[in-house]
Amino acid sequence: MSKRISLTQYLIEQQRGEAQIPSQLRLLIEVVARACKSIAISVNKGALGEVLGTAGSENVQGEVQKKLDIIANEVLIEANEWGGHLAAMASEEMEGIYLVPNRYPQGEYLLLFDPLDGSSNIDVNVSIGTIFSVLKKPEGSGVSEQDFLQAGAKQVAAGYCVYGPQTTLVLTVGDGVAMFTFDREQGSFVLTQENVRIPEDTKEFAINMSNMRHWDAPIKRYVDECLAGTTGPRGKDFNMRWIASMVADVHRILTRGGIFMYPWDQREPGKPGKLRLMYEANPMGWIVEQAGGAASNGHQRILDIQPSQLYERVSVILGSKNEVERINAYHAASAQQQR
Ligand code: P6P
Repeated sequence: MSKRISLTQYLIEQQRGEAQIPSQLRLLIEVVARACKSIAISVNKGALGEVLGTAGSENVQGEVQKKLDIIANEVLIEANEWGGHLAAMASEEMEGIYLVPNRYPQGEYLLLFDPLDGSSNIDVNVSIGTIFSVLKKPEGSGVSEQDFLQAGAKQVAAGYCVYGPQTTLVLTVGDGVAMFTFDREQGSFVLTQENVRIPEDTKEFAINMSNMRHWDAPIKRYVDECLAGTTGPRGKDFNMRWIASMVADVHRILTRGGIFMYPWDQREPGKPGKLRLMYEANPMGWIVEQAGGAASNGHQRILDIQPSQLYERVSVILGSKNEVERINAYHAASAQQQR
């Protein structure tokens, strides 16, 4: 087996190579990776670390915060605020943006993150993860929430760390997708896969089936056809998975293909979906696209959506390209019928 390289060596080679990532961006990614190692250690302690259960508070979304949500958020803030590579941060667990304190140098990047996605799975020992997205701060003095409102196509780096049987960091800087496994003996992330590719076809779909009666017609049609199997219009049997942890579901799709759907539904018709555009759909959408997949809201490419507010929600359909395109076609046909 050829000698494995560390995340640091990979990033330095990316800095020198095609991706030409600036040194400040390389530093940012390394700092986020170091924070993910700390989060992994806290997550892995479980009951031994007094980190399970709720924190007795709600986040800005009105969702009950788990102790680990707050711990992960604090780890990311404290790791990133002093390095001089950031102007501000935004998190699922904080209201509004977090400006880098004046006592630290200001950088040119904006970091957005869901510090611990899937936290309903923490207490039942199911994989969870950290999702992050990096944007460049627009020219000009100061920084405001408006500076964060950039389409996902403007991202300069995106990644996630899944805390599962392995702790794995998945990263793109626009030159494909690489995976790094945390080597606890060395204390470093080691490159274990690069040029990740998602098969364009699949036999596996991921959706929360308990919401079926609330789905819009195109999603209902797609899932019904999957369930009809070999005797139905798809002519093949499908498998279903739903981990209820986006990071884990997306990681499976990056590893063996599949389609992930969290669509708009009639439970809260005023909301376009459950998942967040800025720090869930955009980073995951870019990673999936960089691996040859597709990411859409049923009507347009996720990365083309121009956000109007920081915590904007979106309908998410992502994974194997041909399946996403099929669902998009079903939405277009449904819209045509309604004209
Ligand atoms: P449901 C986790 O809370 C999350 O934000 C995603 O990670 C996950 O895909 C989804 O919500 C699960 O939602 O409604 O199935 O519990």
